[in-house]
Amino acid sequence: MPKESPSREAATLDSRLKRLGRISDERGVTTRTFLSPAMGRASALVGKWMRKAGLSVRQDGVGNLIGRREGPGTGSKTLLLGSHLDTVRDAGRFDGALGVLLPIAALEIVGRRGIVLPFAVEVLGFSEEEGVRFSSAYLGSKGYTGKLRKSDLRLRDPEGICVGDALARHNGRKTPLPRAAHAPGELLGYVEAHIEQGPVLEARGVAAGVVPSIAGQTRARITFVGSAGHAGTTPMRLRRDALAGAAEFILEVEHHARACPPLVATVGCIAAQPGAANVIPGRVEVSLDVRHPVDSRRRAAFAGLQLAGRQIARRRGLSFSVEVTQDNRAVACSRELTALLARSVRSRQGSCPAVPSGAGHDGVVLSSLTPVTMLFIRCRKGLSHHPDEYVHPRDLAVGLDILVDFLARLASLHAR
Ligand code: HGY
Ligand code: MN
Ligand code: MN
Repeated sequence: MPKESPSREAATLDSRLKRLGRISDERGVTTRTFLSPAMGRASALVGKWMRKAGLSVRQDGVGNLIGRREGPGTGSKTLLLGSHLDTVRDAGRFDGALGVLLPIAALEIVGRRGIVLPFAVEVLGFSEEEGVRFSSAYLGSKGYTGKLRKSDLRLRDPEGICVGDALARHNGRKTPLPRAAHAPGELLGYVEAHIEQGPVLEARGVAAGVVPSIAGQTRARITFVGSAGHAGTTPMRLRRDALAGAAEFILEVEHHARACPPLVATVGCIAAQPGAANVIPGRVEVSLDVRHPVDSRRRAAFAGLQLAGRQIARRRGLSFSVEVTQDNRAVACSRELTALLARSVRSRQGSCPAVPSGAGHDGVVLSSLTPVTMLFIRCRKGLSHHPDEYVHPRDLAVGLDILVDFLARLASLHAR
């Protein structure tokens, strides 16, 4: 842990993260989901901080918050910085939020120090990265990069509302699929600061690192259908219990992933109908999240789990269906931008670990538009997607110093 006390700017950043973390759709926990009332309040608060940093602020048709400072000339290229403002349920206050608030604070320091940036900058607060409401991640950055498809608009949330209708309600009218906010040639790249959400930086005793690659991920909605029945009068041998079938599948998912590291596979959600203690469940829907650094291994694992589910269902007289709601390839970060960022990290803390990301990030989607680089910041015990997620203010100060140094280096590269 760095010894010096956190800077004033880091203390301000920390208090802003606390304040943003209290904006939630659910009392007593931090939960902000796509286009929710809390996301509206969060965007209003972060937009205020963006304006204070001298950025002009707008929201696009997918709910992304965009703070922009023009470059010196009309032909200036733009550097994108940002992350997501939505959260998982009962989340911590750093996942996503850090990557939006840190660049805002860094730009305030750049302004105060009179560092001239010979390019425009945009700070992005994406409206949906976690995929909580519609079981499909990156709807915000897909909208920003023009990658949103008609099939995305048809995705439905647990209330049966589709993305298209949610967007029409948000915008007050139906809008066409958004085009990319920028042409690739207009951009210098995308920089995302994010908590590591893993144990490596803490184990190495440093505050920051860079990210060579971001793992791919497949998400699906899996449905088992049997027949509901009376829990008291239906003999066990005559049952087609959808929940027992799903339970056998869930254990098979765990068993399969344990047998093939570094594969990870998770069933995070389960919904059993009709959901009464004295009724045999007739229909069960579970989520499936499968990840691996190598795309071919991830896809093979997903196919293997589908086959296992089908066999379990057949043995139990259940029907089995799979809806793939997301399939993202693994992404390599930009060597050039990451080498420059690593110089800033080394100049601040001596060494610079390269930490592949098992978590997905908006950089996966932005990589289709422009080179991406990521700055990882240490989080306590690597804990994330949990209310005890924590970054020490001294590590916030290190992250701030690194990003300011990176901007200054990039400025001198492009000043020539
Ligand atoms: O699920 C993830 O990897 C990220 O936190 N959205
Ligand atoms: Mn997350
Ligand atoms: Mn995140």
